[in-house]
Amino acid sequence: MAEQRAGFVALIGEPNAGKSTLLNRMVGAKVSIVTHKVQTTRARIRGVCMEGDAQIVFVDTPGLFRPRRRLDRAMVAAAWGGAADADIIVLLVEAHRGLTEGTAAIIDAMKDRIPQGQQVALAINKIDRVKAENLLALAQKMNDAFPFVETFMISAEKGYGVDKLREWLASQVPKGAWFYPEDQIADLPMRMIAAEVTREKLTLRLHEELPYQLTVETEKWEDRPDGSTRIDQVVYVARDGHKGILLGHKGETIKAIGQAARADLMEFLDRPVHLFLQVKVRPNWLDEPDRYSEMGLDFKDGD
Ligand SMILES: Nc1nc2c(ncn2[C@@H]2O[C@H](COP(=O)(O)OP(=O)(O)OP(=O)(O)O)[C@@H](O)[C@H]2O)c(=O)[nH]1
Ligand SMILES: [Mg+2]
Repeated sequence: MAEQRAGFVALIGEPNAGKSTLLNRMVGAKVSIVTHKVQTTRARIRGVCMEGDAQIVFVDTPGLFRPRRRLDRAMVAAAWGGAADADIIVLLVEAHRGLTEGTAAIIDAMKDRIPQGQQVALAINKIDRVKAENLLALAQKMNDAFPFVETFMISAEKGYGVDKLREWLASQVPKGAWFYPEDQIADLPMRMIAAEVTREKLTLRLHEELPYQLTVETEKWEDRPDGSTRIDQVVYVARDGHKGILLGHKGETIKAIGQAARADLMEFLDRPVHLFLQVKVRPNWLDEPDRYSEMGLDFKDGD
């Protein structure tokens, strides 16, 4: 048998760059939630991908932006932590937005935040949205700003250029035993994936600030003898008014959200699912250490 290789690849970039979409494509399953809104991912999410004798563990991270709230700071800290621990970093930028102020700030911060000599590759994503001739100029500009070891042009959504990126990463990860069994695709407890699925549906359905003011936790998980699974979740919101919006007229909103989440969960688990959602008002949830640990984030005192 050929020698095994294995390594961690951190996906970093501005919110909405397509990091989670790329992770899901590499893994071949929806492990990390995706929405059109910024700041969807809140914690580090690992997805495992096999390429020949190489096991590539992709680490999806929250988008990097200038944090304001405690939760934002914890998210950004998790993202930089993921980058510093990785064997290889892939910085994603959006082809149609180019070298934005936000990306320039990330490049600046990389100089302090990541160990010297750590490989950073560039992935220009969403190439399906731009003309080919604009890409070369952007690639040049990006490489003038930072010494990327390689540049890839991809569309995480359409799958363009993704095989090349995966093959290159497989050739770069160090020699060493695999970290996970060959058939494992994620390193995230099922109850957390289930909570994320519900949070995705909430984020897609609710407007403006509300998605950023709530969190979802799976409280109970019961695999029943009849082959079905019962999942009980709590949605924490900060205000009474938010609860009202979430429930909707005659509870229609929460019902629709629950149905959408349940459909995804049934597909993911490949078994019947009974999903029960409860909405609780908890004015201080954004300052409660337990809420952070449930998400896999560090809670810092005095933040
Ligand atoms: N056109 C196009 N859209 C894409 C592509 N990749 C991702 N998107 C879309 O971009 C949006 C953001 O994608 P995500 O994968 O959630 O982005 P992210 O970087 O994980 O965002 P955060 O978790 O908020 O940091 C979604 O609406 C995706 O469908 C692509 O290659 N082409
Ligand atoms: Mg994401």
